Amino acid sequence: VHTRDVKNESPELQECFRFLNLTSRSFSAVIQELNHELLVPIALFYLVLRGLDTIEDDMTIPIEKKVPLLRNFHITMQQDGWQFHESQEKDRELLEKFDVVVTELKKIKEPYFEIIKDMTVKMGNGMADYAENTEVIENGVQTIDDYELYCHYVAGLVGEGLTRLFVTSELANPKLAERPSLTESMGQFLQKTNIIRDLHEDWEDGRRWYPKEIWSKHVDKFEDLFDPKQVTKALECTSEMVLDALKHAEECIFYMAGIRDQSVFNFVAIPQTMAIATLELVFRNPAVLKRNVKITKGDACQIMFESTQNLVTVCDVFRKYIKRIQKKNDPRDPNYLAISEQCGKIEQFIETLFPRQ
Ligand code: PS7
Ligand code: MN
Ligand code: MN
Ligand code: MN
Ligand code: MN
Ligand code: MN
Repeated sequence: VHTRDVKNESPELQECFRFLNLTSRSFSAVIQELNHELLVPIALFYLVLRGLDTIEDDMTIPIEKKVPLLRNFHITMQQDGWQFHESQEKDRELLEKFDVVVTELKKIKEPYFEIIKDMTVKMGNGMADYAENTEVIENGVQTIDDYELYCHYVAGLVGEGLTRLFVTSELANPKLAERPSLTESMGQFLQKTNIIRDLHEDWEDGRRWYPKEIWSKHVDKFEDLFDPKQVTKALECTSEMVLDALKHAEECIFYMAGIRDQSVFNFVAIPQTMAIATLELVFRNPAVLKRNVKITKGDACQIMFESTQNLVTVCDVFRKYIKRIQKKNDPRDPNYLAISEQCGKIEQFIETLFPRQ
């Protein structure tokens, strides 16, 4: 049941929805079923950030050009007719016709626009800092703190912007806005999962997001993660990355308890359950070191169904994948005990929320 009102949409807005379908595999459907009040603002928020990310990801744009594009994106997104024709990325068509996004952004309610602009300023500058840093230091992200700051810029801020939109439109408990660490966890959990899964693809593109503080405990050089002779070490490294992501799970579940509107609940829950399923898929999976792995269509359908009921069914999904992680956990892995404990903590947390007789 889509809440779009196509007959009353301008040609520019229809074009925006075409871009949304082109650029997002996972978000397009859930955005289009959002409560009418937030449907267009969140679709445009998505396209603005997708535009920014397309510039960030494009390794054919020289750094001295990329940095000002990122830092000034909140200005260009307000310039009538703005288009960008120098990207080689898959989603370049969005930037080539970005003027339709500019046009539609001017029509949304001002408080919504201000939230989107504020997040764009902060994300663009954060991405630029990391693009410059990667340029200077060949080794990329060093500490776990660096890694979390990057995830804050590209996902924690999305969570903050979305939460402000939900609270402003009264579709979420206003108390959520006073719990920034819950919101941050929602973004960190998604972004860290994405980074763990995209290890090989990102490396091929010249990007490395795994922090040295973690990988250096397992291999001497980052490239060694892809050396077939060191698979065991590489898997132990990804285990530690999964453990680090799992520390956000409880706060994510707590956040979802604060959502009042069913369409917003579905919108926030589906990516989270997809993420826990993806973490289980990548955990101790050597394929991650060779290519991009994806959960099957069948699993994705099942997860979508269970994520659009209520928090109890969402917790069932979390429990199911936590159990599978426990099963795959290997006593020879240096993080065996820590992983086992963290899984136990998540199960215990769910049990306390929803005791089963
Ligand atoms: C505004 C819906 C719900 C409180 C484009 C949603 C890349 C993982 O790196 O293409 O290309 O492989 O799979 C989404 C918190 C952000 C974080 C972030 C905007 C949830 C640009 C999304 C999404 C916060 C920066 C997936 C984090 O992209 O990755 C809207 C609450 C965009 C959310 C990036 C990544 C999203 C991501 P890649 P994907
Ligand atoms: Mn990116
Ligand atoms: Mn990207
Ligand atoms: Mn790319
Ligand atoms: Mn990625
Ligand atoms: Mn990707």
